[in-house]
Amino acid sequence: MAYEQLIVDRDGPVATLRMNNPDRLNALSRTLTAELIDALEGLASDADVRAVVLTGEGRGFCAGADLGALEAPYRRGERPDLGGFLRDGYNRLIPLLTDMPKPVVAAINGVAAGAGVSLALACDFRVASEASSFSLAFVKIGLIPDSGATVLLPRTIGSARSLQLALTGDRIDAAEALRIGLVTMVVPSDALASEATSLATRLAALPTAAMGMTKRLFRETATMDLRGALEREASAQAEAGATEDHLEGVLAFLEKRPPTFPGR
Ligand code: T3D
Repeated sequence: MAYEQLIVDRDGPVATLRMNNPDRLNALSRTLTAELIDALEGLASDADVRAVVLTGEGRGFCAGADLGALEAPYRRGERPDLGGFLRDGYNRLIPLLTDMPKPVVAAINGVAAGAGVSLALACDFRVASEASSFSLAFVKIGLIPDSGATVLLPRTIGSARSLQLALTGDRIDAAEALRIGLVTMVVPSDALASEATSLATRLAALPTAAMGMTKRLFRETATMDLRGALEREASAQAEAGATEDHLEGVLAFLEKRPPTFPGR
């Protein structure tokens, strides 16, 4: 399907989503948000897709909410309901990334601000170019961190650093993002696409069902005690043990050959 502000590419089992609103650093317009939701819903249920890459066109990854959309109502003296906007938009978008039953790699090509940082945090891997930077810009316009940032950021880098970034809105560069664990790796700008694709291709050849279950377990057990988590692991392991991937993994090990996982 052709979109206005989103490009979807397929290369075998890897799907790449490129946010394409570069003049506004891929700010999340309503159009882009709706298109991301539509594309991610499709990829979640497409068994031929076994890994997803999310990146941006131009010099931005994503500058967060499209503030241009607020200009007309604010100048008219209207105050749109931002809570309703979140519920209809980002609150549907973010779980599609976190709950995607296959790995999602953010290829962060440039600046990520506001909900753009949240988008990156909702992905499983964050591969950043040397040109990337990060700002929890919400506070600079009198807003609170949204799109899951209040949960996903402390879970990723700890609450003290999260609060520092959230309260100041300070912009940090790729090296600092790597140092504090906000991104998984930093690569030269001209190597970003190939590094992210090669990671996604490697992930796409691994046991997809087990990876989907692993993601789900990490989400669910985050709020459980040990005994509850042990029980969730046992029932998930029963599911994993029934997959073709598991059978292939064990047989390949016993036959001393590399496994070929069918992804189910
Ligand atoms: O409102 C709601 O819907 C509630 C939800 C809120 C969630 C949020 O994400 S709140 C946070 C929103 N985002 C921001 O506040 C970030 C705003 N942008 C910036 O602070 C800076 O642009 C950056 C730090 C991201 C990058 O700075 P720089 O100097 O590299 O680029 P620039 O020159 O500021 O921006 C380039 C163009 O993109 C510029 O347009 P122009 O002048 O060339 O025509 C700029 O206006 C545009 N742009 C950047 N960010 C946004 C944007 N346009 C609309 N919305 C944006 N968020």
